[in-house]
Parts: sequence; structure tokens; C-alpha cells
Amino acid sequence: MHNINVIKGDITKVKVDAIVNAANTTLMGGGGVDGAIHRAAGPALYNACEKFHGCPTGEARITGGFNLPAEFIIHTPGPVWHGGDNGEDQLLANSYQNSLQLADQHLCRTVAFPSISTGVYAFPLQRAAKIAIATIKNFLPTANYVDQVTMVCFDDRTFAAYQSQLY
Ligand code: AR6
Repeated sequence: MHNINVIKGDITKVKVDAIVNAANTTLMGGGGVDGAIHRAAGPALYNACEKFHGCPTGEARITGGFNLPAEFIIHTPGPVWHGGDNGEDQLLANSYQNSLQLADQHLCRTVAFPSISTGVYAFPLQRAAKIAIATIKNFLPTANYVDQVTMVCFDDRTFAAYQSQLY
């Protein structure tokens, strides 16, 4: 009923209308999935991101996909985990919600996310997975175009956490 699927893989290889990047507020690249996306997309992505002059946590910005199979890349800085009493849950939900809204505004049907904030930013995995899946489930019935959302998990532990939230 909900068109959400969870796969294990590398998000730079996924052919969807838009992939989401777990960026930082500079939007100028970094490690983790952000580094992988910038390497795979090519240097033109850096030039495109420069024009935004950064992005606040929980908001999202869109660029082309350049050398990626995806048509668009949506960049969102998730929250850094500071113990959970600093608005982290809401900011993480905002990252998913604002990314999905931007995808829908750009007429995207298929969107893929990495596990935002659960790497370098240290957001607890189960808690992040719960927020991510709930936000996507709530969004889908309101969408005009987005009808398939894929969580692309890089390792078994992440895959298991998101998979467990589907049911
Ligand atoms: N495909 C899918 N998932 C991946 C890939 C990939 N190619 N590579 C890593 N992951 P992280 P964050 C997973 O640290 O916690 C960057 O430096 C990874 O295993 O990339 O939001 C930014 O510039 C983990 O499950 O993002 C920021 O400074 C998940 O992606 C900061 O890190 C997220 O881990 C953002 O930290």
C-alpha cells in the first residue's frame, strides 16, 4: 500500500528521478555519502552547489544530477546528534519532508534517500529510521508526482533498521 522500499546498495548507482544527499550546511561536499555523490557526479556539482551559499539544517536545495544516473540531486543537511533534546527529531523529519516536497515540485516520481544523519552526525539509527519511514508514509498520500521512495542502505545494520520500520 505504501510505496516505500528498502534496499542495500550505493545511492550513486541508483537510477531514480532524484537522489537525496546527506549534506552539511555549507553544501560544499564532505565525507560519507556526500563525498561519494560529489565524486560520482563530477566537479560541475560543486559549482552548482556554490551558488546556494549554504543551506540551513532541515531545509533542502536541488541541483541536476550531472554524471549520475539520477536526473536531480536534492541536498539536505540533517541534524548533528547532540543528545536528542535539541530539536534533532523535528529537524530530521524536516529534512525528509522538505526533500520530498522539492522532488514533488520538480515532478519527480521516484526518489531515493540515504540514511540521513546516522553516519558522521551520529543520530541513533533506530530512532532515525522510525522518523524517516513515518515522514515518508505521511507524505506519500499528499504527493502529486512522487509515488515510489527507496531507502538505500549502505550496510546490513542500516538495512535491518529501516526494514524493521516498514511493518
Ligand atoms: N550510498 C548510500 N549510503 C551511503 C553511501 C553511499 N554511497 N556512503 C555512505 N553511506 P554520512 P551524515 C551511508 O556520514 O551522518 C559528510 O561529511 C553511511 O554508511 O554520509 O548525515 C557531510 O558532508 C550512513 O549510513 O552522513 C556532512 O558533513 C549514511 O550514508 C556529514 O557527513 C549517512 O552517513 C553528514 O553526516
